[in-house]
Amino acid sequence: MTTSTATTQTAPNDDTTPSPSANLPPPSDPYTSALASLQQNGFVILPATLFPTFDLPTLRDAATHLTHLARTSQWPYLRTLPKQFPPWPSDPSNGIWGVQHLLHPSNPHAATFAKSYFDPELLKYAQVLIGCEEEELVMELYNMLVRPDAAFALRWHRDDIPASASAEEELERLVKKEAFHAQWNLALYEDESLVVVPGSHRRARTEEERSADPFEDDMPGQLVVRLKAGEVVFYDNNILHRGVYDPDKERMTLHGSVGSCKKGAGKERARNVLQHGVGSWVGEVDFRKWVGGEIGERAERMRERLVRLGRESGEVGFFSKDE
Ligand SMILES: O=C(O)CCC(=O)C(=O)O
Repeated sequence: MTTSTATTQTAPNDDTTPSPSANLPPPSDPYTSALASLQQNGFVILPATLFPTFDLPTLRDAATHLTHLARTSQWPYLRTLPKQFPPWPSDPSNGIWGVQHLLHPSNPHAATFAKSYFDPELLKYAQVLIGCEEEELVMELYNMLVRPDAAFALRWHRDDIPASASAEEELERLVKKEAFHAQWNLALYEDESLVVVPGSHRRARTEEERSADPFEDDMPGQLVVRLKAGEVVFYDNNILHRGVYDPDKERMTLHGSVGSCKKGAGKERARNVLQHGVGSWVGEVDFRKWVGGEIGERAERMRERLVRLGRESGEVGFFSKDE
């Protein structure tokens, strides 16, 4: 099994000797390198040093307490075993593998999570990876993936293209180059749960992939994404991927996405986001209470764009209601 990494180069070039190539454009910045990596491989791992404002001890305390509330029926927004896709019930008695709605107004730790979700550096990466203006970013989802209470794995999937899609249907969706959202995992503890097939975000499944067992443990070319605490992986949510979880290893990984309302976005993201139920509470939040200054103002503008998306989309349904 191959393991990560497709990281972005961030070290500055400190060679000051003029060279014949001095009139060439400067080497690409870390944002553009991240974009190139995402486009080529379908994912990119960003080192923790890029995000000095993430307060890992505070985030871990908040995550630990909220997970405790979730496992003990005191937090109803869950991902429960053995269900892979939303909607999930609120009953944790079969075990959980995720905690939903970190920014919900009734979360006692929402302010801590909001500071990481609206982190300007994280959003700058998201903006470049989507290819939109700052004022086109739309708040989407912020959830947490946690150690399941029993052995559990997700089947191979693309988040927004069903396994029943023909090769032509897959290709039609995947060759559309333009991005309308960015999705990431921020690991609060070392995490090696996400498994991807690099490059599969740009092509239809091969015959082998198509006929493989949905829980195949050794898919050709698969790669385990290994994250150290504080690292972020951005990935194309239509890369062929799965989650393989170890019930004995602590996992607290913040799982976020932001969208864009740039031209052409339409309802592209509506179902993906609203099927998680965020529309029922997003109208009640005022991020300025939790995040100060311009970051809070910007968060509010991103929230308002999500409210508008909900208003304009109407009933969106679910990706795979019964799985
Ligand atoms: O556990 C992970 O990191 C992957 C989660 C995933 O594939 C999903 O939520 O669709």
